[in-house]
Amino acid sequence: MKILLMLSACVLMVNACGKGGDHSVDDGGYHYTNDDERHSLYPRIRGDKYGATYTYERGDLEVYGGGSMNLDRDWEAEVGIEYRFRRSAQSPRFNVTLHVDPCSFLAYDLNRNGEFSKDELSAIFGKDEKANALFAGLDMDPSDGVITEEEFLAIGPLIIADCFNNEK
Ligand SMILES: [Ca+2]
Ligand SMILES: [Ca+2]
Repeated sequence: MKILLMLSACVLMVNACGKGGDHSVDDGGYHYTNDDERHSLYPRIRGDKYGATYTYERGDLEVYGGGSMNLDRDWEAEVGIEYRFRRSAQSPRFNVTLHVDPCSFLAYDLNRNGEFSKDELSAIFGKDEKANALFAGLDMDPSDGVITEEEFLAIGPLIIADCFNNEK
């Protein structure tokens, strides 16, 4: 199980395997760090659910995502973005945490350019069949290769389960 997850970590962290940087296994997870980025993958077994959480940290930005699957192959995804504002080591440290909900377009548009690509979705969910299906489901106009905010707002509430009863 662990080996399988480490292999998928290599796939997930496209440039992480076989290149510079440090690989380590500690703190219950697999980590890859280079000068300014840190990728971590934490395998997780909870009850009959098997899953993993993936986090990407760069400077003050932490993006995490994960999913789990139970023995009936029901799939659940989690997503979140945290911004951490750090002060120097001597100062008291304080964290400001924002958890972004899956109905919010900004949860997916990681670089804040008003649209999100398959790569941005993969950064959250990993390269996953169901993430691809979600992308295809949202992509009303496939000619531009991205999901615009307009597309997301039109289709998201129809196909993302958590958003069914959440319309504001
Ligand atoms: Ca984007
Ligand atoms: Ca589109």
